[in-house]
Amino acid sequence: MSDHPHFADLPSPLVSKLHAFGQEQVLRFWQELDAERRSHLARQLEAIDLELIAKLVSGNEAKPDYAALAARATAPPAVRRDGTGAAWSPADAREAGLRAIRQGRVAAVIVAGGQGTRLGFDLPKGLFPIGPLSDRTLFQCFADRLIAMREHYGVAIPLYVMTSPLTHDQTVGYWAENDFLGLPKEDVILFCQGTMPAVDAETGKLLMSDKDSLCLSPDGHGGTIKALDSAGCFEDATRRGVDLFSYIQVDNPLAALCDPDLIGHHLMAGSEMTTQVVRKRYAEEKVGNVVMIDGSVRIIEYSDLPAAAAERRNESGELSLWAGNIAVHVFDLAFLRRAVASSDALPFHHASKVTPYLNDEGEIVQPAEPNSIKFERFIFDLLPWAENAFVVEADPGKAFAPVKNADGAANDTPELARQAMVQLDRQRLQAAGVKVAAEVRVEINPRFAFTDEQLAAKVTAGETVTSDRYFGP
Ligand code: UD2
Repeated sequence: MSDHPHFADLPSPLVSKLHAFGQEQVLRFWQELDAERRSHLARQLEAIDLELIAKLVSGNEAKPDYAALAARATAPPAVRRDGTGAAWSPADAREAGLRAIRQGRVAAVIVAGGQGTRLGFDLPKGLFPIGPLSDRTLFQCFADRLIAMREHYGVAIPLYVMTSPLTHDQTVGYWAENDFLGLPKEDVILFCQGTMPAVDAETGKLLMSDKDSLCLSPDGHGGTIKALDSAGCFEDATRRGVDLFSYIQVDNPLAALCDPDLIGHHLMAGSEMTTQVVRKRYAEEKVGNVVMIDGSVRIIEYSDLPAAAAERRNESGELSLWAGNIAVHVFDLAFLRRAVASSDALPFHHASKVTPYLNDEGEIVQPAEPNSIKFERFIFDLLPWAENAFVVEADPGKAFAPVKNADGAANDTPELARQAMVQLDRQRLQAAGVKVAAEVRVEINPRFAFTDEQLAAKVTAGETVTSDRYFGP
């Protein structure tokens, strides 16, 4: 096996490769490991691409010149909230979207691999109870929407949920123990995304979290396309006649999952990737900036956009770069297959992070400052590669209430999301002729009533709701 006597049970090419890339330090505890722990580390080492890590660490990869890009950036052409900006009407778009849904062409994708660190919730974020009165989890809210859609449109809508090693087991357990949240389990695929090793920011050396383990973290939601393919979701979709993927993040309970309007605009535009945006609330808002640069739509993440560009305003005092990415996309399956085939379609972003690691003495060090570089891909980097990439503005009150921070923070908290959900359902009830007294909270499960007509038929016009009420299935 190996002509490196110390590593008799490691494939020699691997040992040589580790030396060639100056990463042999990952074997410094090898002699102490039993067979099981040796194979654990060997499997991790076999799975990483040392050439890629060396390229990423070398820094030779041209990091985009965000200042130059921002200087050339303008707001993207978009269908605005009032429906203007397209060569077709909102009604035409909706009809096209409804037709596609009824034809069974649409699948739902929810990415849920991130950690809920900022939220202070130690379970996967999809298990977070967000229902204002029902305490339904984020996953359950999306499942209820899909169940209502399936019933209303008479069609199976497959659901692909991406986890990461951080969230996979608990997510799978939750879905299995809760009868797949009411969805047919054959229409739900829970799949795990890939990982990338973290390296020491100074030396580029692979960091270890234990004597038999590298420091691995999720490879970013850009890892979704490779993970969808590896999990057989592209085959599953094709078998079902699905060619459109409606993609959302698990952390936004208002996300337009399988939204006929957005899908319709995507189809009418002949787009391969359509993204939904909201007007940014303030220049430094922590959302990606959807912009037009040299004729291509692309997103510059908030962390990469120079403040001067974020602050730029037009003559009426509005933000020039007004379009905030809310990570709600519609993809053509054919486009995703093409993207998977060209491995460099998605660049790796370098993130400076604090990563606990094992020192040479075998002790875990908990750095106070960022000590490592993590590498992740962003799915929105597909935009410039998409034919006719298209942008549709939404009303943030209807489309965006992300659950990012613990209650008490200024923005993006569970309480603010619940308030947005209640406000929407108050409006729906008032449109159905039901008054809701001030300060009273209401929540409508889409399985109680999916369309406004269904709601009107199930409530009593003229009634006033005077105490909190959950309109459950
Ligand atoms: C993301 C977007 C930002 C804006 C904002 C809206 C990026 C880089 N930024 O910011 O532009 O749209 O959301 O809320 O996306 N996830 C995975 N696997 C990963 C990493 C993330 O599944 O490896 C999921 C994660 O579960 C979450 C979502 O992607 O649902 C966003 O991840 P994040 O919270 O790291 O991104 P954030 O909020 O900084």
